[in-house]
Amino acid sequence: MTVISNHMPTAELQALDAAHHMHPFTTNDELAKKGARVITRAKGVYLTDSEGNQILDAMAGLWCVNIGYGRPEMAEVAARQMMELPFYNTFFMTTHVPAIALAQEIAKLAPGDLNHIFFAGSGSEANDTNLRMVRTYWAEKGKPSKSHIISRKNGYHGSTVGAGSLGGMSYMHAQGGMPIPGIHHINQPDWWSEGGDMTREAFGLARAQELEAKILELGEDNVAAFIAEPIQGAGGVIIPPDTYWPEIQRIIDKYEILLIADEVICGFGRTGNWFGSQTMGIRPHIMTIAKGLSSGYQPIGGSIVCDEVAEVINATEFNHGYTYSGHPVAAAVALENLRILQDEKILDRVNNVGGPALKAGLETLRDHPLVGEVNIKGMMASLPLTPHKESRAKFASDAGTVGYMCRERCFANNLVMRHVGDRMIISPPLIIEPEEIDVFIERARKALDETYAQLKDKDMLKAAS
Ligand code: PXG
Repeated sequence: MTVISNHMPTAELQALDAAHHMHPFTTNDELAKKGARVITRAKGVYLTDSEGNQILDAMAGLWCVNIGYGRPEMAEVAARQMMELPFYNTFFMTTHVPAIALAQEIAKLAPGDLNHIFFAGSGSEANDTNLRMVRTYWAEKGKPSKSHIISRKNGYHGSTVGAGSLGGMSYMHAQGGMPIPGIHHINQPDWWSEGGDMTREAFGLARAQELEAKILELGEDNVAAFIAEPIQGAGGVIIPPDTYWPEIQRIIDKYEILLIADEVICGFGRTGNWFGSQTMGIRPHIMTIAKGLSSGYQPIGGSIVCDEVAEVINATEFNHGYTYSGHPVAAAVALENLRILQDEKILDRVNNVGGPALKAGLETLRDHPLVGEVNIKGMMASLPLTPHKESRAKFASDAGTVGYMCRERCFANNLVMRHVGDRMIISPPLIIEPEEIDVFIERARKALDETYAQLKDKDMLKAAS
């Protein structure tokens, strides 16, 4: 077998990558011409690439490396578990200690009566579980017509057929026959982009009331559930107006439908609480988890299910599950991650150190001519870019052109700050130190300045008419 290692020249690794590796959400032909950036190692909040650059990762990988990179305890737990029991399934009347222990720990951390965990390998799989679970729940209760699910435009729930259908990404729906029938998308609470002349509060209320209108349109007897992220992540870190979630909760309480909170990004400390539902004051029946559950050290996800739903599902055979549901190595690693989050009081640090420092740092960027506003909750933030702040104008260029330019300038300055459309997105490891936040802000300002200069040069500071 050819040995491919970190020590090979970058160009050689890139050529091999282009020859055989199909990247997700990528035009692979374009990437092949450019060459993928090869990440070779990581420690704390810094990535190292094959050219020796030290890149500050303000995205925590893909919103997931909450405890930071390179924790030896995580590797030790994985090695120990692999020696003891590398795999066994949880089908056919069997179980194992890592799955038992992790389920118990998650139930302890989850609010209210969210006491039962169905494991999956990822957030997408967990949302596929949720889709089937809520329909099965209503069917078992003698109400099989309650099968329609309401979700939101620009929500993200994953990339499998079920999860991608629940999501509201039109560019995903354009490929491969999605959404599947029975899923309905209402508008998102994105005041910055869609609020027009309304106040934030009035807009938040109006967007929440679309849920009630949709339930009435479909008929309460036909609706199984509403699914949403407490704060939209992949959609652009959209923090809803304060009026939004209380109104949604009022509607959920009024009608007989289930609330699924997709906590894949918001969960495990990202917003300053264990779950974004706590931060936003909502009471879901089911929560989707993944990412921060293991800080990305192992692929694992799941659904946290309330007593009432679990009681109905547990009374029947739910014909659903994955080979890797509750995988022992992934579960042991996730458990160690939860130990670290608790023992090192990382949520307290988000609330008292890292979060305030990140907010203060981002506030210093508010005066930048491109930065429209600063949105932040805990350690999840976005900076919408605009040619004209007062009117919240969009650029005349295609949506995402300016955001992409800024992301490229970030990369050139050894910073990972992603873009969604023309918004810059920030979601660093939760353990980031104030001095590292200073480095982040310095690099971000430089990237913004360079983007501004480029836009000026190309006469692209124009607003869309
Ligand atoms: N729900 C939410 C809220 C997510 O953010 C998923 C479900 C799916 O999880 P898996 O583990 O199946 O990927 C996600 C994933 C991006 C990006 O570009 C975000 C995600 C995945 C890939 C890219 O921001 N979130």
